[in-house]
Amino acid sequence: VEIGAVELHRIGMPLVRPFETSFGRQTERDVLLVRVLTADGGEGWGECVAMADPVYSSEYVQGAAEVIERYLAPALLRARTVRASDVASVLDFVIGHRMAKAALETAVLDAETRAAGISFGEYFGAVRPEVDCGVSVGIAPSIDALLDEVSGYVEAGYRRIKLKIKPGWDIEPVAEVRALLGPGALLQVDANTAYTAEHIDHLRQLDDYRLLLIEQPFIEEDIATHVALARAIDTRVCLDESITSVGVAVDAIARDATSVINIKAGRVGGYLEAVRIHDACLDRDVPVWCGGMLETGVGRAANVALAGLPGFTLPGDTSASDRYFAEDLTESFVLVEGRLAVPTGPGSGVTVRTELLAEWRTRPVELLT
Ligand code: OSB
Ligand code: MG
Repeated sequence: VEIGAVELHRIGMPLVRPFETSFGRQTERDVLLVRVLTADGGEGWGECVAMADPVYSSEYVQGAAEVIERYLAPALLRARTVRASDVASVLDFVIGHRMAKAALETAVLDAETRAAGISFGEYFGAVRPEVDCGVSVGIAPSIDALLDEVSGYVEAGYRRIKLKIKPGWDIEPVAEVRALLGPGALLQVDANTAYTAEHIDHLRQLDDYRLLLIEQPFIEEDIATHVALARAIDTRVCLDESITSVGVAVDAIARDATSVINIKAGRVGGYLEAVRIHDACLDRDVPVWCGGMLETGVGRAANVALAGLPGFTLPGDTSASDRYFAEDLTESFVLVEGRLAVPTGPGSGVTVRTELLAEWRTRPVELLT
């Protein structure tokens, strides 16, 4: 597409309930959206998954907006005519900032596929019309509150429960939720780097609860400690934060640090890299699942399309709109028998409700030309 301008939109959306992880507690989603306007009147949207603060990764919303404004959008505008598959190389001169780059690439991809009349699902190679959904459950104020919350999700039809854990909130909540769900239910945990090598013996207790996997127990740079845990425990180790590219994924698999991978397009620089990670995992018989970053419908639409690829054999953190927000920025994603439908319309297949964008705006629109 020929890019005429790039717009940055910032909105605040209250979460239906606070979301607490080992790295902090969120009550609102501070969202950065990128809109690409094409020379012939087309448009495309991309959601930046960076959080308000640099506590999940080094990226954060204001920093992402700044790097896009100062470096990435000018480079893209200079390149002028690009395909989505060219965007990564145009932006490659900037080190890191993958979430910012992903938002731009996704906006270009949306514009390109809308113009071509094909959906993200078709573009990525999705093979399923709908995807199995799980739900990520935050650290709760008490075990009773946790069991209440989990019961609500089970009733809603979610096919897999993921519990956020940290030292002091791990074995007991897992035992209680396993007892509530029964032995056959899919249950997994996510530590968001809260543990160290000294906890390996402690974490081995998780083997008593037949978990699908334990996600990212140690800091992102530390592949070796994940290898040590994988040797010590029967539960599968799954990396999230550590996996920043297909190269890192292939290396972590070869070293037996991870036997399952959480794929988040934002974390790896975009959906094209996400598809490459999927392909490498499929080649190596490593199951993958689609992670989430509390996205609005804009990001969710793309995630659900990605989760339609054949290697996504485990339910993703692709929950319904109402798990996060009272009202979504696009058409709502509604859970039907524990699944979400892959959108079939051109591009992401969803439409931004511009009246809500105006209502929820927290900063003026930035127009970059
Ligand atoms: O580690 O998977 C994570 C949300 C924000 C940042 C990191 C993570 C998460 C989640 C929620 O677990 C996933 C979702 O439902 O979007
Ligand atoms: Mg995670």
